[in-house]
Amino acid sequence: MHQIEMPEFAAPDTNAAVDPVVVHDVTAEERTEIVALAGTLTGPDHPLVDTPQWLSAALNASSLLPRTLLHALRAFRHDPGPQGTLLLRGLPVVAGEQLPPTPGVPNSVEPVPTTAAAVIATVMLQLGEVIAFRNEKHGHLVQNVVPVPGHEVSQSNAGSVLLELHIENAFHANRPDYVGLLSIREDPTGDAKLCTSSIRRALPLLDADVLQVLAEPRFRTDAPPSFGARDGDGDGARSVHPILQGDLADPNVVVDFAATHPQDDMAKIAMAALRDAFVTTMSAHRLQVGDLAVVDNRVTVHGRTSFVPRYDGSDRWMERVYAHLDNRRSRVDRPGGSPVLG
Ligand SMILES: O=C(O)CCC(=O)C(=O)O
Ligand SMILES: [Fe+2]
Repeated sequence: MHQIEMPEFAAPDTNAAVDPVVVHDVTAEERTEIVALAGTLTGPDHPLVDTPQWLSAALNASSLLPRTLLHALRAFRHDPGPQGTLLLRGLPVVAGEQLPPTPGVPNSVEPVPTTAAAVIATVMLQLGEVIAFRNEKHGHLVQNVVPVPGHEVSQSNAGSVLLELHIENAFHANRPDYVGLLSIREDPTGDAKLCTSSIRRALPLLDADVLQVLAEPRFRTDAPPSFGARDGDGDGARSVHPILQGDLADPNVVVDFAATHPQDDMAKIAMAALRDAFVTTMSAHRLQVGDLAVVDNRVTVHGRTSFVPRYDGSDRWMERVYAHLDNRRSRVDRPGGSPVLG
């Protein structure tokens, strides 16, 4: 099997003045409004997050988010900008409740409707339909991104070595269109940074012959370890696919540098050039509490720098929710019309 060499990337010092990420700041007044809205979805009397009742209440609440936030989400959906990343800052993640210690168990999820779960779900419901995958984190819609003891070298969000650039669930035909990551506890070491790179900015750095190879079905992508596969141990049965798809002037990108395998030497060279271009144009985000990074999974890859977890309850903690645009497109994969792809 062809494998490309992947030197560790270092996060660039992002200069706020030139960073191409779209940023939207929530005001203190809006934060109060969002706390009140989340309050209608949280508490012991509410059904669990994954029930149709809670989801339907969250969908109704989502249209009552502050107008400027709705505007930012609609604009991002219309055009995700040069970096395909929207950074919402200043969202509430707790409202009176005490944030428990960071969980340190595999497949940790958030079935109880907390403020943070209500906030990320309502925001993502304005971008599309929230979805999950039955084989990943047991199909729960709001998932915890936390380092897990014993999983340090895993190429998944439980790991703490460098997490290679990837689109989410590249192997899946109905992968999410958007990935939302809400910071609820910062990495105490400050080393863990979410990195995003878009094909829109990488494209001008690539030669025409490289682009041509990337647009041909010369690559194969395995399911990631979060789907229960061991690293580098894919089923190998998935069909070959191009990495760049659609109009080559502004293509979609389908690649996971830990799970996509070039099928010949030219494909290997082209994939290495693509990774170099992504690393050159990367933005790094040291997410603060209340920051929600939304990545457009059609044009933007993401990854994370390495860090050293403490496993004492103080580690970095984010919540993750996927959304996609077209519930009809994925209906074939959603038995009974549930939001969980089987
Ligand atoms: O930990 C991060 O910043 C990103 C993790 C990730 O890729 C994910 O949860 O999909
Ligand atoms: Fe990811």
